[in-house]
Amino acid sequence: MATGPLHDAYIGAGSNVGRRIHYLGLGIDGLKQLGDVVGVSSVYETAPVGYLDQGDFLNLAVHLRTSLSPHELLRGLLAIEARAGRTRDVRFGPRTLDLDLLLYDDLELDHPDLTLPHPRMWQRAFVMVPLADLHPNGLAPTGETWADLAARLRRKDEVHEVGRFW
Ligand code: PH2
Ligand code: MG
Ligand code: MG
Repeated sequence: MATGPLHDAYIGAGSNVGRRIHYLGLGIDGLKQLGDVVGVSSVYETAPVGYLDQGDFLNLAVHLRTSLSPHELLRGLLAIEARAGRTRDVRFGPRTLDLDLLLYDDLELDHPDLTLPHPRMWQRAFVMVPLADLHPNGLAPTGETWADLAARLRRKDEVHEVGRFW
């Protein structure tokens, strides 16, 4: 599907309602329609962060190579979430499928619908541990590698590897 220049996007996926692994699978299948899925992290079971009165999540991260613009990609992610029965009730609350655009090349963007890099990603073990699987030597704004940052965040948040899609 390559038309135009290709961009490296990283997407964080999470589910904590119903058959969580099924919804993550729907997410990966949907992403394949938006570009080339060139990497999928391990799957991690993670304690909820932010809004605590909800079930544990399964989280993973995907490296997607795409010719879509950031906003086209965002629209695509929202459409996949909607197909997975996602409703938006409680902010940070339970969801069948959450697909967050974390990084798009080195782009820094501050738009009402989309902030890049994702503003909370560097504080969250449930984001950084999967992301570090894909590209351990990536550099965080702290100067740490993604792998070092993930290891540090992991000491405060509960994140357990439960398996892989392939
Ligand atoms: N997503 C949130 C809020 N809290 N906690 C975990 N463990 N995993 C998530 O994906 C998550 C969360 C908002 O999107
Ligand atoms: Mg999210
Ligand atoms: Mg989201």
